[in-house]
Amino acid sequence: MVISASIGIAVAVGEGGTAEGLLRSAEIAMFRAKGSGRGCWALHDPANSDSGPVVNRLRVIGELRRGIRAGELRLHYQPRVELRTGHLQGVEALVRWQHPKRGLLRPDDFMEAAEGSGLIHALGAWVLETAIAQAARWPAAGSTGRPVEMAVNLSTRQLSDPHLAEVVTDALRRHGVAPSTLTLELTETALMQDPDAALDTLTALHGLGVNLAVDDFGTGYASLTYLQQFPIDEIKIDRSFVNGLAADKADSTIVATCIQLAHAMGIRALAEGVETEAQRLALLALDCDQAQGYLYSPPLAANDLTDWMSKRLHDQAPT
Ligand code: G
Ligand code: G
Ligand code: MN
Repeated sequence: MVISASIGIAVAVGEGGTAEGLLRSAEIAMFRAKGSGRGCWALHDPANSDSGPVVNRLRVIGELRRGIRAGELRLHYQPRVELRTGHLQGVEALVRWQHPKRGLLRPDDFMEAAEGSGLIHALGAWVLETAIAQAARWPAAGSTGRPVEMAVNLSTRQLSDPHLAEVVTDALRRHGVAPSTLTLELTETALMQDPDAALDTLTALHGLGVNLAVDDFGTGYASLTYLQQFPIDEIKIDRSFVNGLAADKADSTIVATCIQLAHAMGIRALAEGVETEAQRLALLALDCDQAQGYLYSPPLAANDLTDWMSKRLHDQAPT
């Protein structure tokens, strides 16, 4: 085992400073040392104590810790639709943070801080719990006859949590939700961080009957060897490729290839970020299984999505 240290140094100059202030300065310097490649030291620069990305990140971490405890997290849900029939197949849960001053924040504003600080475990547990509780509520709303499937995003660090399968099983059992109703979405980057450990965790989860999806497919660097070994049920084709469908020849080829790859592996393909009717028709022609995007609906709060479901049933909309 190789142990290394990143060291942050702060100097107390004169009087009037507090112990907390000094530690905070040292921590800021430590983050800077980590940022410049780890295994080195950095001296705190008093001139840059209240701005800059490191301080901002520390502030976000502190606020997020408080926000999670104060119940400021929300889930929005975006529908996924079966392309051939237009039927609602399920939803993807997407986390939001209702910040008291900054308004409704998207994951881009706080996931990095959550992931880097370990708060991701509390956040991820809340998301799983809330999404599964909501999944248990929706079939009772009586929309399609089939349960509304629930997809939840997992981060790299959640995947390496040895208790993950336990936490998932426990939540499903408590809410009386069938494992096959749940899909866990993982990015290629998360899968490839430690493929052997991921394989063990995914095999355990898949053994429970939970579905597994590779998110943002095509943007990471998953090895096809591993993809073949992982017990995956679905590929989500990244919206950057779907965007150029029907207009850009290269994008169309990539999407077609992803769909063929999924089907050759015996799994389903979902297109993300479908915004236009032309894209929908192109995907239908390519035999893509499912679609998700603004063409159908943006991510919505649970109540609004319930309205969306009943309106859609009522209209019998063909798309
Ligand atoms: O629509 P939105 O801006 O919410 O999504 C941005 C990204 O944040 C998505 O790519 C998604 O993978 C990620 N994300 C959203 N919700 C969660 C969550 O609950 N957990 C994790 N790990 N990632 C999420
Ligand atoms: O990577 P992941 O699929 O988990 O993230 C979903 C992200 O894509 C969210 O940020 C969501 O708001 C966004 N999104 C969903 N549908 C569309 C769409 O049709 N167009 C665009 N541009 N973004 C979308
Ligand atoms: Mn996703």
